[in-house]
Amino acid sequence: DSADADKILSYVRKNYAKPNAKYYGVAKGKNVIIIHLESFQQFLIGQKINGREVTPFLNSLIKDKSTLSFSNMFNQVGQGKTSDAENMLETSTFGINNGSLFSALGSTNTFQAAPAILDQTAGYSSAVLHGGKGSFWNRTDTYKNLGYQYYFDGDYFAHSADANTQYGIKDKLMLAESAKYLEHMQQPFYAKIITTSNHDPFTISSTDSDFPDAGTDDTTVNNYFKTANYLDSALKEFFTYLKQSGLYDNSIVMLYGDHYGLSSTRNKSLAPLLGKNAETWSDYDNLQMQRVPLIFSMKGLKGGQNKTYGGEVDILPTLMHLLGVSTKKYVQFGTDLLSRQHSQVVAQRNGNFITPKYSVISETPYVNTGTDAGREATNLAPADKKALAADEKKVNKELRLSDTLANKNLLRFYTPAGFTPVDGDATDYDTSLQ
Ligand code: GP9
Ligand code: MN
Repeated sequence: DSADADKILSYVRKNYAKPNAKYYGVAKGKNVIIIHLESFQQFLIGQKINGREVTPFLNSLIKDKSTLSFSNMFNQVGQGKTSDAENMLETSTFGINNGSLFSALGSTNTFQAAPAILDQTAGYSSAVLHGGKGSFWNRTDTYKNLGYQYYFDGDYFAHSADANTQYGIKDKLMLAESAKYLEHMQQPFYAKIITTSNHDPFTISSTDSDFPDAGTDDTTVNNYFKTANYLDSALKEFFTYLKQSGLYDNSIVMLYGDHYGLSSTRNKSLAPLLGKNAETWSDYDNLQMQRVPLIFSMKGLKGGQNKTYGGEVDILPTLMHLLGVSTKKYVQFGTDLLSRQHSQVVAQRNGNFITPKYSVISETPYVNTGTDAGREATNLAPADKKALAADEKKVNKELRLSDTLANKNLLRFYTPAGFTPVDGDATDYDTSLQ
């Protein structure tokens, strides 16, 4: 075990990317409000159905001069879906190869996670807000081990049956009610709000949505645009609240999509809406659909639409550096997207990977850019061949090391100087804000 731990430590130390001085600490001391956008894919942004924008609010947010957004962010989840995205977000380590890390190991593992780190280095309080059953994905146990102080699950929200979604509460009601908890938390806080309306099978009543039907032969595809549009208007209302309450002025708001909403089997129905040919739609195209949004909004933030390639493991180091908290001593597999040393090789949980130039599927490289996008990359220049072989090695290594770290619970044996590991069994959630 100690040999494994040493290998992991030497890998993450070598992999470390130092912060970008232009961004380091620009959000120091600010509240962090994370909005987890359920099943939300990047292609929705800018998309129109019958001339109507699916996400008018996000489209305008992205154009705002104090919004920093990333358009080449890929989800990296495995079978643990939402919980895998959360795990990567909170720890910058991968989910496990098989099943959900939260479900399998969340009750027992030692973590170096955002809520604990921010509490111990910068005095942050922390909360998760989710309108559903608390124990789903083993969240009740896992969040404790991540160091969360509050867990406002479905029981905290007043709601009637018609306010429910399959996994929680309608986003507009949920976000509106989240406000009272945020207002009462000690500042600075780190709060993650998990939306649920935009979840398969994406049903929504005509009273909640007047968005046009996309008219494809797949009802799930058509519905997806409706619930995504509903989520977008819920976000608009929530931002209005943040600004009116003054909370926006001392917060950084971060939005991210957890994983695909439309599975690859549905993409052929979707293709014509994206201006693509369903006949030639391929695994290459399916992989491109794994992009999810990552958006930071903060008063005075140097904004822009950033094209850097990255994945969900890169979110935490990016956020910590914005907050002016060093990532150096923690075990993280991702790197700050804003760092000049950031690696743009983006692993998928199954070993496929994406770089700015190539998408590698079952070890076959495809060309990303230009008119021949998706063409199998034959006759690679020797330098490219060599680079791809190195990329593949990196991907396999980081996935393998992350698996070992998780499966052997190795963070038990490595405590960074000044960090106190969380003992979830010995703590209870703070219930003072009921
Ligand atoms: C929603 C969730 C559903 O937060 O619990 O999980 P998913 O099916 O998206 O993994
Ligand atoms: Mn999800």
